[in-house]
Order: sequence, then structure tokens, then C-alpha cells
Amino acid sequence: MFVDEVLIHVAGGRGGNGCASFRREKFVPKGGPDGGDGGRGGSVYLHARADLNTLLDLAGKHHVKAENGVHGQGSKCYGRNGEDLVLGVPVGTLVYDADNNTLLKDLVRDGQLVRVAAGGAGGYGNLHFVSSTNQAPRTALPGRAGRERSLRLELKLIADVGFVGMPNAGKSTLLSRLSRARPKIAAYPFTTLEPMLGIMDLPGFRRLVLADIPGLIAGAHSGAGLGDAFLRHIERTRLIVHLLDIAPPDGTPGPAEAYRIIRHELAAYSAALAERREIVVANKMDLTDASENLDALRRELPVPVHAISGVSGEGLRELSEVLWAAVQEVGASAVTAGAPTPINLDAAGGVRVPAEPLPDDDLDAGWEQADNSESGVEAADSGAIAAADPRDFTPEKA
Ligand SMILES: Nc1nc2c(ncn2[C@@H]2O[C@H](COP(=O)(O)OP(=O)(O)OP(=O)(O)O)[C@@H](O)[C@H]2O)c(=O)[nH]1
Ligand SMILES: [Mg+2]
Repeated sequence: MFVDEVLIHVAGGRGGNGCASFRREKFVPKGGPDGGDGGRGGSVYLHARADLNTLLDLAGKHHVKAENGVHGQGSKCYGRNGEDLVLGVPVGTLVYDADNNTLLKDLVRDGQLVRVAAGGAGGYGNLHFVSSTNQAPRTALPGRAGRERSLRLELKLIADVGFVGMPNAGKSTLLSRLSRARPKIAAYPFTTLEPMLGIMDLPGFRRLVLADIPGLIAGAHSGAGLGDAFLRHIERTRLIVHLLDIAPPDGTPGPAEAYRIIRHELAAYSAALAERREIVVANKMDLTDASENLDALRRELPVPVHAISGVSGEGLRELSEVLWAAVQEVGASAVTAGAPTPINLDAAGGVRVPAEPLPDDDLDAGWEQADNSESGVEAADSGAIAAADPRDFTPEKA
């Protein structure tokens, strides 16, 4: 199943409480404060991965929370930090704040890591508050709550080339010929129900990512057929391949009409998509009447038309070079993936989160400091937690 939108509530773990305690041991009078700090709560991260292509894994999880920090204890024991939680999402995932619908982050690179909910800081134990004037502090701070957010994750696949066309134009057949993807192909409309990516390898270590999406029909922008929501997946491609069946069966639109219908649907979806560089391709050149129809089509359309057959393979090598050249011309634009960032994988194949994520990739950068400084001092008194009875303890005279 292909899931391209999920709502999810993320929460950083709570920091552990600091501990107020005093050393009590035989022959050690006035042992002094020894309450440790609480551990910090775990944070929640999103990790963009090229090997995922759906948000399905997150669809059933409505709430995710990273582990809480462990409370501090006596004998100068500091609490353990909570474990971070790393959620894998496909490259091309857009992260929105679900409450006000603002875009927080666009995950376009493989390996990109963003902290979406910081864990709360651990509270200080009383050991921390020792000073020359107060050698037996009885205050300790409670841990802070982690950051919480409601997120809407939306997937817009990122490919170099997107295929559009009427149902049965042969888009999936073309994808299967140009890449190793094995989409379902059949002689009935709407065979393809969800987008599919394939990688086209060209000589000289060149490669392009191709995207096949379900067919469009007249009125798709108002919901006809499978609608036009799938166009979002080619919104970010550099190039559109507009595929036309050169000899469609009777009763279905001819190639010139099909061209106009699809152009109309693209424009109705978005102006940006309508302006995207387009390569028009006439498919099924192996059929009888194809050559005549092609001549007629070329006279009628003001744009160059490439002729291919997804079944016989005619024109495919030329087409792949045309696609490569056009993608290079369009160039790297902001909408497509850049160079992958290296990511540390530990032996188990899990992701090791860098100790300090890039500030750019941290939605909560600066949040904890602000939070702590605001209420730090008051909390020292109001939130004090007494963990041990300090009755026997009297500070040494200075
Ligand atoms: N003769 C001929 N038939 C083709 C060619 N390309 C595709 N077909 C046939 O056209 C039919 C539809 O092909 P698909 O690749 O499933 O078409 P599609 O555009 O993906 O269709 P939807 O997924 O329904 O939008 C299948 O029966 C294919 O075998 C071709 O070059 N020549
Ligand atoms: Mg298909």
C-alpha cells in the first residue's frame, strides 16, 4: 500500500528529576550533598531514507514519544539519558506543523536527519547547588517536559523525470523498458494505482530517476478517474514525459486530443507544472496506422514529437539520451535532491544519531536554553525534591 500523508504527534522524553540527598555513612559525619542530576529525555528525529518509498510505517502510529530520562539518585548517581527515537521517512517527505500548516522542513537528501522534538533537560541534583555560602543545599530541580508537536508528513516523490498520459498510453511499459522497475502492465485503463519509481542507467555511470504515475483523464482535476492528486509526485521532477498512444482504439481520444486533455489537466493542477519542460513522446509505433497518425500529429502539434515503441523497443535508446540531455539542460534546481549526506550506520544497520545535529536540521535549536533560563531559578525552590533526610547533617563552619 502506498501512503503519502500521515498525521503524527511527536514528543521528546521528559528529563529525569534531579535528586536531593546527603551522604550518610558510618565514620563519615557531615558527608555533604550527593544528589545527582536527572538524565535528559530522548529526542525524536526524522531520517530521510532513499530505500523507503511510502509513509506506511508511520500510518498506524498516531503518537510517538522518545524515552524519558532517568531520575538522579544519591551517591552522586546521575540518571541515564533517554534513548532517541529515529523514524525513517522516504526522501521527498515534507514536514508540516499540523496546527498552523506551516512547512517546517523539506527532506530532500538521502540521510538527512532532522530533530523534530527535543527531549527535556534533566533537573539538577542538589550537588549542583553547593556554594561557599550554602554548603548543604536541599534543592533539586525536576526534569523538564520534552517538546511536543503535531506534524503532518506529506510525501512528494522526487524523480528527475515524470511520466504523464492517458490510461493505457503505455507509461508503465515504458518504465519497465527503461529501468528495472516491474510495474503492473495491462490492457485496461487505470492499471497503475500508485506512483512507482525506477532508475534508468545510461552508459558512463549516468542515471536518472523516473516516475510512473496513474493515468489522467479529462476532468481529473475535479476528481474524474483517479483524480489528479498523484500529480503532486511529479511536481518536483525536472522534466515531464508526455506519453501519447499513437493509435488508440476507437472510441478513445486520438493523440492530438489526448495531448490537449492532459495539458489542460496539468494547467488546472498548477501553473508551475504546466510550465515544466516537457518531452512529447508518441508510443506504440509498432501498430498499423502508427506512421500515418504520427505524420498527422506532427502537423497538428507545435512541438517536437519523439516516436517510440515500448513493446518493440524502437526509439528507446534515443529517447533515454534525449531525457538525459534535457535534464542536464534544466539543471539542478531547488526542487530536486542534492548530493547525499553520509550517515553513520552502526554494525546492526541502525542509525547512530550524531551527538550534535546540524542546527539547520534541528527544529528545536535554542529551545531548551530559553526554556531553562526563564524559569530556572524559581523552579529551584518550588520544584525542590527532598530525597533524603538531611537532619543529621550540619555544614562545616567555613
Ligand atoms: N502495441 C503496443 N502496445 C503497447 C505499447 N506500450 C504499451 N502497450 C500496451 O498498452 C497497454 C497499456 O500499457 P500500460 O503500460 O499498462 O499503460 P499505462 O499508461 O501504464 O496505463 P495506466 O496505468 O492504466 O495509466 C498494455 O496492454 C501494453 O501491453 C507499445 O509500444 N506497443
Ligand atoms: Mg500504468
